[in-house]
Amino acid sequence: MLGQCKKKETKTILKNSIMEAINYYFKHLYTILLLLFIPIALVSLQSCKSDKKQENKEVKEDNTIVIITENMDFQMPDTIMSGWNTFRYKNMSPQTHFFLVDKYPEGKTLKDIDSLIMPYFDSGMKLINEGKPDEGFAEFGKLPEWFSEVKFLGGSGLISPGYEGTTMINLESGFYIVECYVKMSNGVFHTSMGMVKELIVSDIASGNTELIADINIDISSTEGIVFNDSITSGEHTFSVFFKDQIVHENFSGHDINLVKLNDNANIEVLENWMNWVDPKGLIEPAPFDFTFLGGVNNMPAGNKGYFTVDLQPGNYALISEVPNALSKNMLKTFVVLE
Ligand SMILES: [Cu+2]
Repeated sequence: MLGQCKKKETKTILKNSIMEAINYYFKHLYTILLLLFIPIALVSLQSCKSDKKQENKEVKEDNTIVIITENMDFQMPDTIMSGWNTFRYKNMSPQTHFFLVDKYPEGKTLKDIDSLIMPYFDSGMKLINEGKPDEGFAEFGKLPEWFSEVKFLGGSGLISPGYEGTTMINLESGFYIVECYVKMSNGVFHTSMGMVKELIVSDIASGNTELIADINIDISSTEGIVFNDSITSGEHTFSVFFKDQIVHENFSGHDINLVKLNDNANIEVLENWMNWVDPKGLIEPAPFDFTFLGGVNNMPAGNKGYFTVDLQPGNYALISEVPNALSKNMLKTFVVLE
């Protein structure tokens, strides 16, 4: 009996102990979770910190300014440092684009461009597309006088959808506009669709030094594009020196665009497309059989820009965005060997 009683007592004690343990556990669940959570949180925080540190380090190390286009936009910083800057332009949109940096006369802003510049380009292009070139060009004549003072200071060449281009240019401090004036399939400029952005270049110098090029291109209105076309595959840095600059028949200056040619590429199609005043020129969709890989956009005489590209073996062209590029020696084809 005593034994049975003792057994019962032991059972009760055991039951109570379990209950106490459960109560204790629930009572201190919060503390236990907290104790478990703190080290995990600390580890996560540490890893976040080191990721961020890594990210900052990367940006600082190569000082690259990233520009992304997803939908008729320029996603990029509002302010950059002056001097030499490398721009990595990622075209993540279905259209072909470039970026061009314009210096407007003192005091002119995006508002002036929207109200005094773009309306005439839009109405002029509309008339040209309707087969009324004379009326169209007359619209461009209505542009304010100060428009002739706008300076074009470089940027990338054309870049095909899904590609990215790396361009280095030198900018003094000041107020700039970044634009792309490729046309949508309905003939409307990308500039009028939102591809125009204000950019401030600060007094603080980037401290970047010029790249060292392994392929040097000279471009001028008299000699066209001059370069050594013995090029093997792999990464290359091209320098582009503007020996002179003029206003061509399409009111644009000459520039450099690198294009990869497919096997059946008809070079005449490319040449005709590179003229925005032609209703079929610089319009979406860009001609098939050509992949645009960037370059250096137009700059004043005496300026130099750089672009870096990893070349696969194949057929390529360097072309300026001007009418009749071939006869101006501004369309040069070349072969990249293994
Ligand atoms: Cu564009």
